[in-house]
Amino acid sequence: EPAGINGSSQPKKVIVLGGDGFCGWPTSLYLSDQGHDVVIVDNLSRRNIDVELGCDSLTPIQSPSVRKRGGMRLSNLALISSCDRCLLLPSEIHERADYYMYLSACPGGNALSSNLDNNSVDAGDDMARSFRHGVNLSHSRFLLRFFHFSPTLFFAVQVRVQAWKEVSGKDIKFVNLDIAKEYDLLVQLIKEEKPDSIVHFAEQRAAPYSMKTSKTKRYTVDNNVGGSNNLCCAVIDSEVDAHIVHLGTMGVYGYGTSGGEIPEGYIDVILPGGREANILHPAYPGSVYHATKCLDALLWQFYQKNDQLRITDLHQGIVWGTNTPQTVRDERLINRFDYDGDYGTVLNRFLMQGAMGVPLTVYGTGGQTRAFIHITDTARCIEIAINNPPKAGERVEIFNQVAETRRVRDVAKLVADQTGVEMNLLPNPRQEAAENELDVSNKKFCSLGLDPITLDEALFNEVTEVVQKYKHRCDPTKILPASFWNKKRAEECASLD
Ligand code: NAD
Ligand code: USQ
Repeated sequence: EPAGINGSSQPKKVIVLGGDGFCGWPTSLYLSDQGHDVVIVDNLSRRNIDVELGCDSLTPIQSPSVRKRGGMRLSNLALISSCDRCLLLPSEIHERADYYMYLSACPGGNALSSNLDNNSVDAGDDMARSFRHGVNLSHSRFLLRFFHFSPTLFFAVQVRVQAWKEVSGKDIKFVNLDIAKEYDLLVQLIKEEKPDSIVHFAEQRAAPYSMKTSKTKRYTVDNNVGGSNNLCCAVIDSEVDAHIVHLGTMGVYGYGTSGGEIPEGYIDVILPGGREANILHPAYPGSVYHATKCLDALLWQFYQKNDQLRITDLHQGIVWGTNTPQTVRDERLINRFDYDGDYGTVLNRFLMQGAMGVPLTVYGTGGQTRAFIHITDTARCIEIAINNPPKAGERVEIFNQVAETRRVRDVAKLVADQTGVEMNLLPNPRQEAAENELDVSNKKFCSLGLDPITLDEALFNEVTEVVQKYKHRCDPTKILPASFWNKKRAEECASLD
């Protein structure tokens, strides 16, 4: 009997790759709340992309517990250690530093503690644990790593994890690791933690960002496909029989291109010669990002067949909402809320624009039909998936992780009616069908106990309250689209500037 949402399955050890992100953070808290033992892995690249784009989450996810003195730039941080080999920074940086961080022992030692200015932060144990996987690193690599990922960001994550411990009494471990680049550390982590399940959110997930420049196209492919391939190899090399649960996307199917209801992953076909077969639904990506999810799907299929890995691929629709019953328990647990033209997804953008009183940015005719799911259901679906792994030797399990489908202009109308703002039909920065139908099966999750949350005014109000509270943090210059699918689209949109 499969275990549903409240199934009786035993608590599991779960590694959540990408657990600092929009979906990963609330999912980690939900799994921890349900009694699972959670280890978050994240390289904080999403927070670094915010810095690169000059954007920030509308919600204040980054506030570390340390007192800020007039705003800190990364270069204004000096690192001082009792260990001579760590004193690598030029003295002029020390002199200009706003913040000083003292490492009272080497990375491999037990008592790594930090001290910022006079404002002591007792992050000792957590930091030591987080860098446990760095024991084989040389000191200089340790330092580079530290600077690359920014201590501010690191503290922010520690604050989140510490806040969860305070409100729930439960531990979540945080490991700063790049799954696409730090293969040996990934294998070591899996060997040490021996997880039952590994939930894989750790990819560059914005279609517009993936289409911005050749640099972001290449980064998206390298990071996403490299990370997924590393994960399969690492599970094999570690000899741990972990169930991989990957977050895929509805976009692998194209949107309604096959006509009729989109099944869950596989379709029946008649091959040339008349033989019947049930094969992966043809891939029809609409961006470089969506293409990486199609490439991922082939990797899952191959490693399942070749190495009998147990894999579930969740083809998720557009996630909306921000908070969940877990993240509202403390301000420090707040989830991120992206509103900018690259990372903000359509419904959250419209809700933010409605609350700000600016016209809704409907691309083209708004005739695009897409699938939607609330963030609370994302977390529930992940638990259902980890409670219902495929058996060894079974083909990749595929679920459509969606609650409903809606047309973009209908979603815009709901928000416009509620807020009184107008719809602004903008030239579409994307290369996509102007109008499409979309009918998606979600029978598997429903049969396992999911009662999906659908678009609803009360939930709109909840998001609107969050937006109202933090709208002073919004940079209005980041609202219009900033990535274009090709030169023609860029030219058509030039009038937007
Ligand atoms: P996000 O960018 O907020 O979170 C992804 C996290 O992964 C970030 O914290 C990032 O720092 C981390 N990460 C990226 N590359 C990494 C690497 N190489 N090593 C370690 N960590 C890395 O994105 P999200 O909205 O939470 O999406 C999570 C997953 O769900 C993605 O795979 C995305 O494709 C999928 N998904 C998201 C949506 C949505 O609407 N947000 C919808 C469908 C599917
Ligand atoms: N759109 C607008 N106005 C906006 C923003 C978007 O009209 O201001 C339109 C887009 O043109 C598109 C649709 O709304 O037709 C959806 O755009 P989106 O940015 O909300 O979603 P998308 O780019 O498809 O990507 C998001 C997530 C991605 C996930 C995907 C699921 O960022 O990680 O994989 O949703 S799905 O769309 O089902 O493939």
